[in-house]
Amino acid sequence: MTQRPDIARGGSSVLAICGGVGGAKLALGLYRVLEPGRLTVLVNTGDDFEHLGLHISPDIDTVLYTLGGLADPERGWGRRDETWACMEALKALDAESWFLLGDKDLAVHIERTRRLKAGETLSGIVGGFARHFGIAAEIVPMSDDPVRTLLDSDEGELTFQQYFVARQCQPKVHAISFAGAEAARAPQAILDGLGGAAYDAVVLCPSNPLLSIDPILRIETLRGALAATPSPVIAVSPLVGGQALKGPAAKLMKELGHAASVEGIADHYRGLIDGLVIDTLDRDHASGLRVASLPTQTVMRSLEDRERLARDCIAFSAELAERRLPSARRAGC
Ligand code: FO1
Repeated sequence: MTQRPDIARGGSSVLAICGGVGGAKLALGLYRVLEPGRLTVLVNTGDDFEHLGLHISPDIDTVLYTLGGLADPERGWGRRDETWACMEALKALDAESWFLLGDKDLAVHIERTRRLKAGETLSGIVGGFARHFGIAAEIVPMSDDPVRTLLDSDEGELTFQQYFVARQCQPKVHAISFAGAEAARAPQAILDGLGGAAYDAVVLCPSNPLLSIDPILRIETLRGALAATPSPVIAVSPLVGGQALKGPAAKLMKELGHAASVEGIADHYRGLIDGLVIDTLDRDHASGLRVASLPTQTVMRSLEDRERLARDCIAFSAELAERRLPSARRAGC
């Protein structure tokens, strides 16, 4: 895709909205191609849970570790060069060990829990961690209020991590709910940024739409601000050829009556997005999407893939802004 010189230099401001591993890959690409301080990442906290007496925020930590260069490159979650002494000691005690917590990772959970108990906000704590890790981007939890993703399955109600880690996404899901979303307050700076057209692009990263992006969109004020923002809003499809590269996105979409395809993704985000980035494999589907689309390589194996997709997203958003598509979206919803 052709790029304007200011975009090539990284002179845009971008809001990335994401969950864990898949979304964090694109967030890293954006972080690397933008000038320092130009990226804000709004992160899902629906996966947060209390475990072994600690407050765990898996998606926040994945984004912190990824942007801080601390993430384990194979798993995508947890820390590189991790040791597991505490986990081994827990197993020897027959304590709960289904959720793997490395020693360095544990330090983050212990300190976050201590500060929460002392009355600090999650956003304040995450901002402090980001500074400690030398990250020149804003990493913002979707809310300081608790929201918990719950899955109604053929094994009964499961919390997110029971479904995702303990049951490996195997139970059939009938419905997903987000306890606390109605009362949760959105970060004011994000609402102000969306309302004031502070972002040259808002990017819904290729995270699971039903599990990782929907908890964020369920906060009414955030959804409203996204739908109304004058900034271009795009999504990157997490499905390629009807399959998720990793995780249960396609399985869940089918179980919950959505088409597991780029058309299903476009329908899911309709009224919120001005454009959808799809993989070149899906380019023949572009005409049926009823939204502007950019076919490109969306599979991110290398660092270069992440940066190239990030540049494509920024350039596509600039093109949509020039065509004034954001106002068409507002008129249509
Ligand atoms: N995912 C797993 O599949 N198994 C684990 O034992 C596990 C532990 C874990 C610990 C800390 C952390 O930040 C993430 C962890 N994850 C683990 C990933 C996490 O469950 C998911 O990636 C997200 O919640 C979904 O985005």
